[in-house]
Amino acid sequence: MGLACGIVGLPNVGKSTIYNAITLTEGGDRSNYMFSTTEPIRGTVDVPDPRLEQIAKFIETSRIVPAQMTVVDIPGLVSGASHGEGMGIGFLGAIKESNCLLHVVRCFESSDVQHVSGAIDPAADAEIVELELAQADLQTLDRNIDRVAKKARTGDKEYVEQKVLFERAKAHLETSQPLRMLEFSPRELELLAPLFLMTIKPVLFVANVGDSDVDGTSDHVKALREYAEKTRADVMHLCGDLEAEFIRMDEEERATFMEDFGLKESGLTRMIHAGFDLLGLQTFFTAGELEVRAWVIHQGDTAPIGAGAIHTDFTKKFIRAQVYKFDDLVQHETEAAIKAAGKLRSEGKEYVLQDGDICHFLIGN
Ligand SMILES: Nc1nc2c(ncn2[C@@H]2O[C@H](COP(=O)(O)OP(=O)(O)OP(=O)(O)O)[C@@H](O)[C@H]2O)c(=O)[nH]1
Ligand SMILES: [Mg+2]
Repeated sequence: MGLACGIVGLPNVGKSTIYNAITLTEGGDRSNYMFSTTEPIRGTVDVPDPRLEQIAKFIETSRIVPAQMTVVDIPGLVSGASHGEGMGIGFLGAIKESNCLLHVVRCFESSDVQHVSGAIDPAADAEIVELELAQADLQTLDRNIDRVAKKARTGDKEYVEQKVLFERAKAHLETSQPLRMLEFSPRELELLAPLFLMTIKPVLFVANVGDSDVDGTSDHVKALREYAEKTRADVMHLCGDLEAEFIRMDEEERATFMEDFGLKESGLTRMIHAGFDLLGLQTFFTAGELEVRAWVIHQGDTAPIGAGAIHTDFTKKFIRAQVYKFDDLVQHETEAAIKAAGKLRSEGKEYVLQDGDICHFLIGN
């Protein structure tokens, strides 16, 4: 399953810094002047999961393959971008192709780094970006309302349905609120999907805090948290500067450094977990001689859908799955012992996969 996160936000808030920390590269153009990123930059990231290494301790294998996700560093958005201000919105395609948005909001104080509107105001800053995305969505909706209106006038049911839906979405956006706050039925979501609306996407606000607020207790973070709650988004905090330091360190150095700052997990790990929660994702594993591998699926997906993550054909040709839990492997150490303990289950088409399941699929011809 393709998982793509677009990093959006005002200019100079630390998007490229966070992109570099996530992708373990220096690929994002990071600088203390605004609009240093001029084009979307894409990177592929391994989804960190310590369970993979542990599985490989018990099941001899040639390689470990983590799940992957795409991260896109997107140029800063400013007020008026939808009318050509700043970098304009020529790069919105990069936002449209993302499954979720990491919306970085500056919560760190620094006189060296210019703020686009002079002072840090997390809720207002978040809103500026969201309003620009809403403007662009409005333009998209207007175009599509025009497109379907003529056919709707002839009484064509499907077009009438689309017109009513698009107009409802438009009316909501005109109240300056993102579309993710509206409830849509699965059918409505299907009709809206080809429009690639941006404010309908799940958002994880990332409060980029200074190194004096690694716990995220400042008023800035509080303000952003309130804004996120009000607009049905999730929120987390991390310190972009520290995360950028981590990637240059070896493991031992990083552990000491993190301990000094009282950090248990890197912001990157927390961010990926938060992203999984936001998108309702979970991981299952396949494990054998060839590879130990993580697969990302939605919570609630059945075994045939999980098999389809490996190869689309497998959904149809699924016969059954042999399943045990990661914890069973840790406890019993071998598949034979798991079987002897009666914990190796044979599951059919209706089985709903659980996070941490280790599966062998039996696939027909
Ligand atoms: N003090 C402090 N500075 C930070 C932090 N994160 C980023 N910065 C600095 O802020 C400046 C802007 O960072 P970038 O990552 O280039 O910001 P950006 O959002 O990608 O900017 P544009 O691409 O221009 O929109 C750089 O000088 C960073 O070093 C942080 O957590 N604390
Ligand atoms: Mg940048």
